Amino acid sequence: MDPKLDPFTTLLDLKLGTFDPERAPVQVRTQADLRGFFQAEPPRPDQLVYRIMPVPVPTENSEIQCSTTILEPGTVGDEYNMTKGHFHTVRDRSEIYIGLAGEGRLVLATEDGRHRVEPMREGTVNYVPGGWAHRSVNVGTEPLVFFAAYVGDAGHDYDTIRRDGFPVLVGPGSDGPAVRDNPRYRG
Ligand code: M6P
Ligand code: ZN
Repeated sequence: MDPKLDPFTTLLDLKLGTFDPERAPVQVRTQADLRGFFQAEPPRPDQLVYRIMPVPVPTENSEIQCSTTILEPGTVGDEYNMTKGHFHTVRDRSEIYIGLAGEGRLVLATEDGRHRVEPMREGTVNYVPGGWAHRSVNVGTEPLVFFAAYVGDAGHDYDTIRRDGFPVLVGPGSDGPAVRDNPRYRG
């Protein structure tokens, strides 16, 4: 075959999640960007929630997209800071997360309403099979940092999550992080 790309290398800071050199503009998500994903109306719309550092490649299933995510600690209403969460537009596409720093939970859900909550911290390797929506939640006091790699043509379907939510929510409880049913799931 005729190679489509030239090899390249970038340096990942294993604690901070930053790339040197950066391969693409950093994507910033504020509380305002998460309106409709949190249950509560965001109290501080300009407040940073997370940044995504992409290493972009063509969006084809012959390639592997990757990125790091740096998710700040904090809460909005009864929920910890979290990513929007998404199904892959091409539903059967899978993904791998490698935890680099902080403490989190990975909430996963299927279209038929099953869910799982997996740990995230330095050294965790989370496998996200095709068909499982995924959202990361920072349950700690430091930034949650993780590296993600996924099939190039996967795409992000946010609309389903904005409409239906996840079956469970993660927020502070009386004895640490608590997972509770989402009263508005598909409501
Ligand atoms: C990980 C990957 C990315 C995703 C990011 C933030 O880095 O899964 O594809 O964009 O997390 O999550 P979301 O897109 O759901 O806001
Ligand atoms: Zn994904």
